[in-house]
Amino acid sequence: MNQPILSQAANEARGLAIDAVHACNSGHLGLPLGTAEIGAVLFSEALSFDPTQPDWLNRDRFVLSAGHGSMFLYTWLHLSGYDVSLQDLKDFRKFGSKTPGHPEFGAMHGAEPTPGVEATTGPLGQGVGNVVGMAVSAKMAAARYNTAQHRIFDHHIVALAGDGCLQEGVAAEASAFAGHNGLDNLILIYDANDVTLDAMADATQSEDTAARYRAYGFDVVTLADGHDTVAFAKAFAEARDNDNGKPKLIIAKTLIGKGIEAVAGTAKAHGEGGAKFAAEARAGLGLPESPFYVSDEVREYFAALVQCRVDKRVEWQKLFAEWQAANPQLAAELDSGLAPLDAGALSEMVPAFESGKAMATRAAGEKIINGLAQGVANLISGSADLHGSTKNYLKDMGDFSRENHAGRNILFGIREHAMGAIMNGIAYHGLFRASGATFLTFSDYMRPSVRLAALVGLPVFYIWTHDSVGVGEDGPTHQPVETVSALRAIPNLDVIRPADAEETAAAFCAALARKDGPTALILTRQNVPALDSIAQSDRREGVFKGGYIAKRESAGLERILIATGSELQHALKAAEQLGAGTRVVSLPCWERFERQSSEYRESVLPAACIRRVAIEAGVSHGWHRYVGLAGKTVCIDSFGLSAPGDQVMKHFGIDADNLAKVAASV
Ligand SMILES: Cc1ncc(C[n+]2csc(CCOP(=O)(O)OP(=O)(O)O)c2C)c(N)n1
Repeated sequence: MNQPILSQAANEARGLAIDAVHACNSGHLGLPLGTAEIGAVLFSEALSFDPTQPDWLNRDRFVLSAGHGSMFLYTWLHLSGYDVSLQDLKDFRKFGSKTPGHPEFGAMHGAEPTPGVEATTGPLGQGVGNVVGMAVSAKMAAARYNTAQHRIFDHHIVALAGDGCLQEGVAAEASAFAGHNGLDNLILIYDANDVTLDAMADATQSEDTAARYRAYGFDVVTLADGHDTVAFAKAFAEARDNDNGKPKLIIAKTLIGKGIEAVAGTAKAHGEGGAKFAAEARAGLGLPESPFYVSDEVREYFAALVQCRVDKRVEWQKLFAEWQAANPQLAAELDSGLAPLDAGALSEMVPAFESGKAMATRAAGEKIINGLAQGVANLISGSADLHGSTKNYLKDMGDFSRENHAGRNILFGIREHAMGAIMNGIAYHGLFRASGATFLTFSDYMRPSVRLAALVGLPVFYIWTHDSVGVGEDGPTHQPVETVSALRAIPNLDVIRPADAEETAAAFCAALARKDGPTALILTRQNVPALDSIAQSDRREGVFKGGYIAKRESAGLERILIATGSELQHALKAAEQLGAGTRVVSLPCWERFERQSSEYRESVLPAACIRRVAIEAGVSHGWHRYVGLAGKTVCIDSFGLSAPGDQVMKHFGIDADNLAKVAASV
């Protein structure tokens, strides 16, 4: 190891962070300064990656879970040769820059993506969940694709997390899952600087983190001096090379804000405040007065590493080509996993459901996902200890466990939030299509991860069953009323509430084919009738479009009934009572419907017809978008109650008779 150059690089990285934060007068300085030596080791000899090919399949993944310290990541991406220029560092936090306030994965709002950023982080703790998901995916890839002759997947997943990340519950859930499942390809680096935002960390924490992580099943090592490059490099190499079935935690004691004496070691090191000491700090670090300085020696050192990295990747590509030639079937499977899917083609893989047969949409889901999993090899399906109820268990496809990392069912345990963050990690990793399930009412427990999936545009899908007061006897705690409406408020989340088995088939296919964002499948516990009066193809195609005419008026159009999910049956019945001028629209997915042409939307919901009623067993919030001010809703604007589901529905007027009565009054 070239220790002097790494120390010099660490100090120059400090200078870059100070200058960038100083230039925009915002951002967090403490972490980039406190972990500069860790960065120097990681981005020189520790991590395996090729900056000229940032999406190399077998690269190590590094996630800055403590996303507020984003200048740490940008600086090291710049120094190690990624396409992140000095100008990009100067543009820190500016409109459209590659260096936004927190690391952002992929292209946001048309800005260029930042190469080397593996996950969007900032909400503390999420990154820890994400790396556990990446470690799941990497283990699964190794188990499914490595052969005795060719070890094509052997990369590691590394995260840098602070006190904040480890205080968050999602990190605890995810870490327990990682330990239980033997994810020894995971290395968590804990920047233990004893400081959080408001105060010294001892104001809010006194647990023994090493003991806690040992109890989770991690190997834990504590470095008394996290600025010692040799000690950190050694600890990292030992963690990386030890395939002992245990994830690793490296606790590095560091000094937050190191380099700016006025704030180092205190919560004041956090914000941009320290940047006002830029000139003194630069002098103290032995840097010249000119800002954004990088010495020739540091540039040359990292430039020389790039060639080694390219050679290593090219070497791997040879191995990969040999593997492809020797294992054409596996290679085709891996390829197909990376290829986009088509909803229509998927739909053909799901046979028509028997007509006349009532069935819960969750039960239809069980048949559908098992059918799709036969044809889509990279589809995996998890549940938060509710596979028996959410009905998304993949039969004969094994459980993911420390003994079987190829298993396609993930038993998340009662850890909904981690499930969401882990699913995101699997999606970031890019090889498998993750679905995860729980009761709809508990989707709130995973909402921060769902929001991030939507923000980033990750193709995951949620199977959320027990979708309304139809749950019945479990009572109001288990009866989601505001949940569907609240989910619709998340931009870029498709929320599909199908009405029967056929609509459910299309909903799964739409979710699986979606490439640019997550989909929520909202399914019933109770049986719903097969809506055979609507052609099977209309039900499937209609879901792809988000909304469609389920029953066309047979006389001049007088009114429109709009329904989703289990209430579509009531709308169809009410239409019979209301007479020939009534149209019924099934609107299982608002978001997909809004993506249709204005002509199509007008053909389904003609603006001229203002006599409209919407029925949905949930809050009315949002429905006036479709029924207008003249329209009415048959909804539930209170919490539910404990009784058999059909009685609860009747109590709230969620039936055809009440709908017909309300519709007659508009
Ligand atoms: C979920 C979440 N809550 C709150 C914040 C706001 N926040 C940003 S940094 C921070 C303190 C983090 O402390 P620590 O992880 O120790 O980071 P360090 O002090 O070492 O920079 C807080 C509360 C956040 N980003 N995410």
